[in-house]
Amino acid sequence: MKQQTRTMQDSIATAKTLSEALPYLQRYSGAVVVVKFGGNAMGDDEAMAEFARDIVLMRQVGVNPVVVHGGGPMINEMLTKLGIKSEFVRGKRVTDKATVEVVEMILSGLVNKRIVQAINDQGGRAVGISGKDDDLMVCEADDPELGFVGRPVEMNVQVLRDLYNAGIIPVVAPVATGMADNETFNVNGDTAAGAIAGALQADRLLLLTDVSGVKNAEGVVMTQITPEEIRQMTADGVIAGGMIPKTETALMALDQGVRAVTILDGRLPNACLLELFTDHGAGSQIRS
Ligand code: X2W
Repeated sequence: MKQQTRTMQDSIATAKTLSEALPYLQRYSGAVVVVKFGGNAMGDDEAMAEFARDIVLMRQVGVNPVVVHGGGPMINEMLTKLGIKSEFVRGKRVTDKATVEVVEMILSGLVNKRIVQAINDQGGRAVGISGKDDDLMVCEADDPELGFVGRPVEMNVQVLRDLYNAGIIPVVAPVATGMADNETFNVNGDTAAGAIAGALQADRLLLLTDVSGVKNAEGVVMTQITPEEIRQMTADGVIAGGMIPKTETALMALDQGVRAVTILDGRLPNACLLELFTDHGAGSQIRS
């Protein structure tokens, strides 16, 4: 009897949650939401399944999710196994010829297919591509010091529209073609997600990482931030290290017409749903 009562209460709470989500479901129906799934936000198979379920649910309620993933830790692991040394300059991996081959294998192969499989296992229809497919993202060298690290200079996002208009969830690995023949570029996952969100004029860009958001000088996560505040906090050194590529991406995406960017902890249960469909939201939302 006790068991039955608890089950009923649980069900009432679930129904209430769904009911409260109605205005959000209405708001995001038909919206394009780009989700950057960082390597540090990817957990074990169970966490991966939960992320995939959130994405499939988004699709089910009429959102057009586009997943752009990272995989830095997985690249590190393989480079270590192969005895290839790697270093980062200003948050980006110095990428020589041998490294870019490993990057493409790990991102377009291992990581991309793991996400595709997880989404399909939840009943979604995911198709994995990289920035090379249909020339989605054409790059030039970002900085001579970084080697084969790409900066997107030409975006051809029609392939993404074609996929989501057909009910498919695109999953994009941040590897790209260069302007010259046979060039392959390693693109920072945040940079790729921002460029894709900007070119799609997405309603939202969610950057899933392993920190709870952007912290102020007192170390408290700010739930709402304006671009001006970001610029000031960066000049003051409050925003530093690995947060810089994320906030830079956010500013660039907003500049290109994305309505809002959220930096949030992807390890939170149902992080995407929490942010899109509840009163509470999650992480730091940056908008003008
Ligand atoms: C990244 C690409 C992967 C990535 C790298 O080589 O690690 C550059 O740094 P996370 O998991 O999102 O950090 N590329 C140029 O961005 O992964």
